[in-house]
Amino acid sequence: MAFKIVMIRHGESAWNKENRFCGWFDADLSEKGVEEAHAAGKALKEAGYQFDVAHTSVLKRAQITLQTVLGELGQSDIPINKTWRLNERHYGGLTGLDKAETAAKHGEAQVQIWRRSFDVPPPPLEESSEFYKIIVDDPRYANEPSKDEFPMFESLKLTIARTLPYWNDVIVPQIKEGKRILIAAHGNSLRGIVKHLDNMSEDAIMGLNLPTGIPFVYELDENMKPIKSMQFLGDEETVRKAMEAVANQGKAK
Ligand code: DG2
Repeated sequence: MAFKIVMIRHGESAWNKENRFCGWFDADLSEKGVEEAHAAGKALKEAGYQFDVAHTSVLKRAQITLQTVLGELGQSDIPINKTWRLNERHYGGLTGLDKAETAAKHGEAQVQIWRRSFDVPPPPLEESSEFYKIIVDDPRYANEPSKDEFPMFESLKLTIARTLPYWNDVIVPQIKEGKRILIAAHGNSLRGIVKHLDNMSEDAIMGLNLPTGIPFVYELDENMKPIKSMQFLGDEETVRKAMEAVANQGKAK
């Protein structure tokens, strides 16, 4: 028995475009990001995909991507689960900073560690930050995460620690029931799921950059082991260039 699951990183956000660390800041999609979401929906439609249930984060760049994709599929009415556990990793004190300027200031090697190391977290979001209240007092977090769980920064390791319980407890049972599932989330929350599925080493996951707005498919066996790992619905060259562009966001100009 094989199960297929489709995932997509949201289309380009306004802050991806401006090359700013975004994390839990609730950036809009850019115009290009909206176009990417439409194109993703069309590609899924052309490939014959339909879904029974969708999962997304509580951030609008992922939710709008999801709604746009479902609109293209004529499936706007399927159940959508929204959870902070699929949020982007919390970029802490880097939130709002320009990635290239940060590389010029702290060095590209340090920015690479902050962006891609497995367990080195960014500096914490300080109360003095203009983004502190916007994020911490956001009513969407009134019920969860709890005060104790509420992060002020997250490494990929910490991101995985809060994303995987949702994968294991909510998504896996639905996959096993035969539900056709679409997940619209973020570069690093999805890298966490991919690392888990492909059993990637901490080193190997450092090299993976997910492009915006291009759906990818996993085919899993009944033990949730990939029969076919990450397959993008896009031509290889486009995907390669998009991944390279994401990697280059951390370079000084
Ligand atoms: C980006 C990822 O997250 O940044 O928070 O800046 O997927 O929500 O656009 P997303 C952010 P990098 O880890 O690629 O720098």
